[in-house]
Amino acid sequence: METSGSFMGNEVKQLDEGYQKTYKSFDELLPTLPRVKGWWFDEHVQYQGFWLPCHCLRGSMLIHDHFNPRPSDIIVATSPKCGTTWLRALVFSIVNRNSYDFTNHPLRKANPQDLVIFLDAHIHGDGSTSFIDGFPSPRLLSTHLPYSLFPQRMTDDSSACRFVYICRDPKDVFVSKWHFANKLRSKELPPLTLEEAFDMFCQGASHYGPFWDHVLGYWKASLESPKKVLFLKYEDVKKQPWDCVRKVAEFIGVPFSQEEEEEGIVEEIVKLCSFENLRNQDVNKSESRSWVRPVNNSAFFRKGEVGDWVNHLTPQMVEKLDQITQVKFQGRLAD
Ligand code: PAP
Repeated sequence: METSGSFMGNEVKQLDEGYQKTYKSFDELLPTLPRVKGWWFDEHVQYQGFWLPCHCLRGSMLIHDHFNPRPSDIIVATSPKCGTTWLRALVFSIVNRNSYDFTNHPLRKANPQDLVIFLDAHIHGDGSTSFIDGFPSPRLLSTHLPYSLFPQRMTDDSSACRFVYICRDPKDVFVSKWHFANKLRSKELPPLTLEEAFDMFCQGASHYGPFWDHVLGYWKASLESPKKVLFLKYEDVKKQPWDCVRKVAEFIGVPFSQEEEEEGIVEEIVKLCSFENLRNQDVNKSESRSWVRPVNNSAFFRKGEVGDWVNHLTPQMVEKLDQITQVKFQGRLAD
C-alpha cells in the first residue's frame, strides 16, 4: 500500500497545499502508531482509541480536513458487519422513492454498496475527496468511522448533516465478520481461524474496533443530538422493518404521506430491500467487485439472520462475549 507522497501510484504534488499538508501529516503519523495484524490484507493502526486499516486512517484524515458537509447530507454508519448494505438500500429507496419504478429500480441493477458510496475509502484517483463536492443533494454516503473521528463541523448540532447508525448483537457481528474476512483473505494466507479472530475481536483489534466503543459513541450522540443521529438495531429492523422505514423517512425529513401509506409504498420498500430479494438479483449473485470493495457482490449476502452465532460459537465464547458486552454497555443499550 502506497503511503508516502503518493496515492494509487500517482504523485499528490498536483494537489493544493491543504491536501499536501494532510498527506504530510499522514505520512509522519503512520510510523508512530501502534499496529496489529489485520483480518485480511492490511495492518490496523491504532488512532484515537480505534483500530483502522491504514488506508481508512488516510480517508479519515482527508474527510477531517477537506470534506465540506451540507445540511442535506445523510451518512449511513456502522461498525463493520452490522448491516450498511441493508441500510444503504433502505435509505436509497426511501430518498428516491419518487424517482424510480419499483420494478425497474436501480437496486435491481446495482449493489447497494455502489449506490451509496463508502466515504472512508472512496478517494479520487488524484488523491482528493473533491469529487464528492460535485454530487447532487441530498448526498447519500456511508462510513465505518467512529463518531469521534468526524470533525466538529459535521457533528455540531448546527451543521445539520445527519447520521443513521445501525448496530447489532456483537456475537452475530463477530460471526459475520469472521466469514467475511475469510472471503477477503488472500489465497496465499492460511484461513483465519475462529479462535484467532475471536481473541482479536475481544481485544478490540478488529476493523474500526473496539466494537463496543464504536457503538457507544453513536449511541451517546443519538441521545445528545436526536435530530442528528438516529440509532437503530438490526434485530429491531428485522422484527419491524415497516416501522424502521417510517422512522428513517421521518428522521431524514421525508415522511410518508397518507397517500403513500395507502398506496403501500412502505411495504414496497421493505420488499425491495429484503435480504431474499436483494440476494437474488443477478447483480448481487455476480463476482463483480471494485478496488474500494475487493470482494464479490455475493459476499454481502450471507445469511441475514438474527442469532446465527449459535451455529458457530462455543458456550465459553458466548459467555466471554456476553460478559464483555455487559461490562462495556452496562445495560445502556437495553430498550
Ligand atoms: P457493513 O457494511 O456494516 O460492514 P454489511 O456487510 O452490510 O455490513 O453486513 C453484512 C450483514 O448484513 C451480513 O450478515 P450475515 O453475515 O450475518 O449474514 C449480511 O448477510 C446481512 N445483510 C445484507 N443484506 C441484508 C438485508 N437486505 N437484510 C438483512 N440482512 C442483510
